[in-house]
Amino acid sequence: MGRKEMIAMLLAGGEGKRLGVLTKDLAKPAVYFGGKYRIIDFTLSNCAHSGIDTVGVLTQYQPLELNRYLGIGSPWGLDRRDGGMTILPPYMKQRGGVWYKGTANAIYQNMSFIERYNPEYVLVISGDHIYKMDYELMLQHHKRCEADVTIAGIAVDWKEASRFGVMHVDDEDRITAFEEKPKHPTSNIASMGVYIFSWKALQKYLIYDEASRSSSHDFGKDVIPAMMRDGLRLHCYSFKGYWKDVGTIESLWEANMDLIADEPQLCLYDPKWRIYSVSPNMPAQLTTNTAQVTSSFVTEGCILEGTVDRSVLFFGVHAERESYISESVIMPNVRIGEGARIHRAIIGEGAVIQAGVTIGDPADDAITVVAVDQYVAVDHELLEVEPT
Ligand code: ADQ
Ligand code: ADP
Repeated sequence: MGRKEMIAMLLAGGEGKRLGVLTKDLAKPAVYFGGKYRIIDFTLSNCAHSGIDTVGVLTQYQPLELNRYLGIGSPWGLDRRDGGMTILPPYMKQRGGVWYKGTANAIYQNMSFIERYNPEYVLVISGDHIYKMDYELMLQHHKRCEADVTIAGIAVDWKEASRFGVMHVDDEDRITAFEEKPKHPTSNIASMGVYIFSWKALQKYLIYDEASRSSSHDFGKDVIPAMMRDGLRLHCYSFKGYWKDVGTIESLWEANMDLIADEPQLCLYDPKWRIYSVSPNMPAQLTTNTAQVTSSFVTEGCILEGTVDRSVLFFGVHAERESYISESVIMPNVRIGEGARIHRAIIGEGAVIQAGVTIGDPADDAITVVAVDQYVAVDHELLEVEPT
C-alpha cells in the first residue's frame, strides 16, 4: 500500500432521527437531494476535486441502499486499487459485532485501515452536509498554522448556533474555546464537522478516549474538548461559501429551495466543480400542453401535465392534469393525481397521492412530510399524512 499524505474518513453512519420517515429505511447520506443527487455526493465530489483518492466510508445505520449506491466509487473517481473507496461497516471487526459507539469510536475501530496508508494527515468529514469545499486549501492552512487539528468554521445565525459545536477564535485563527451544542451559545462560529488532524495527534487521542469510561466517544463532545484541555494547537479554517447541515426536515427543505432561488448561493453549474452522482437511465422530461412550470428543477423521466412552481422534482415524477405543486420537494417516482394540491411538502420516494388530495396549508409555513409506507402500500390509495 502506497503512503498517502492525507486520507479521508467519511462518517456516514448516523441515524438521522430528525429526518423521521425519510430515513426509516435509508441512511441520511443516501437521502435524495436537489433533483439529481444524494446528500453524500457533495462530500464525495469535494474529495474528488480536492485530489483526495483514498476515502474510508464508515457506515452503520441502514447501510444497504447507501452501499448499493456507492458501488465501487466510480462516479467520484474512487474505483482504484491504490487507495480508492473502502466501505467500513462496524461488523467487519475481528472480535464480532461491535456497534460504533460514537464518531470517535468509529474512527478508533478503523485505525488499522488508516495505518495501512501511514498518512501524515487525516481528514474527517461527514456525509450529511451540502457544500463545495477544497480540502487541499484547508490542508495548506493546517500546515501554515502548524496545527494539531484544524476545524472548518462558518458563521451561522445565532438562533441556529446551539445545534452545532461553536468556537471562539483569536486573530491568528487559533481556537481559544470550544463548546459542543451549548444551550446558550457565546459564539456563532460553528464547527462544520470537517476536521484535519495530524495523524500522530489523533492516534494518541483516540486511544486515550477509548480508555476513558466517562467518554461518549464523540469528536465534538469528547475528543476536541480533551485536546483543548491539554493545550494542543487547534486552529479554525474560516469557510466563506455556502454550507448547510441538512439534518432536519426544515433544513433539508430549505437547502433544496436554496438551489432554485433567484440568486442561488450554491452554484451547480461550475464545470470545474461538478457534483458527481449516479443517474437512472430514463427518457427525457415531458411537459405537456396543459403543464406550467416556473422556477423549478425537473429531472429526467418526469411527465408534467399540471402546474409546478418553485419546486424540486426528482426523476420519474408524474404530475397529472390540474395538479398544483408549489414550494415542494418531490422524491423519485411519485405520482400526483389529478387536481391534487401540494404546498410546502416533501413527498417521499414512490408515494402515490390520490386525485383531489390537498397536502400542506398555503396559510401555514410548516413543512409536511409524506412517505409511502405511512400507509399499507396499496396503489392509488390515499396516503396518511404526518405533519412534522
Ligand atoms: P452532529 O451533527 O450532531 O454534530 P454527529 O451525530 O456527531 O453530528 O454525526 C456526525 C457525522 O457522523 C454524521 O454524518 C453522522 O451521519 C455520522 N455518524 C454519527 N454516528 C456515527 C457512527 N456511530 N458511525 C459512523 N458515522 C456516524 C457534529 C459535530 C458538531 C458540528 C456538527 C456540524 O459534533 O460540533 O457543529 O457536526 O454539522
Ligand atoms: P440526528 O442528529 O438526526 O439525531 P444523527 O445522524 O446525528 O441523527 O445520529 C444520531 C445519533 O444516533 C448519533 O449519536 C449516532 O451515534 C447514533 N447512531 C448512529 N447509528 C446508530 C445505530 N445503528 N444504532 C443506534 N444509534 C446510532
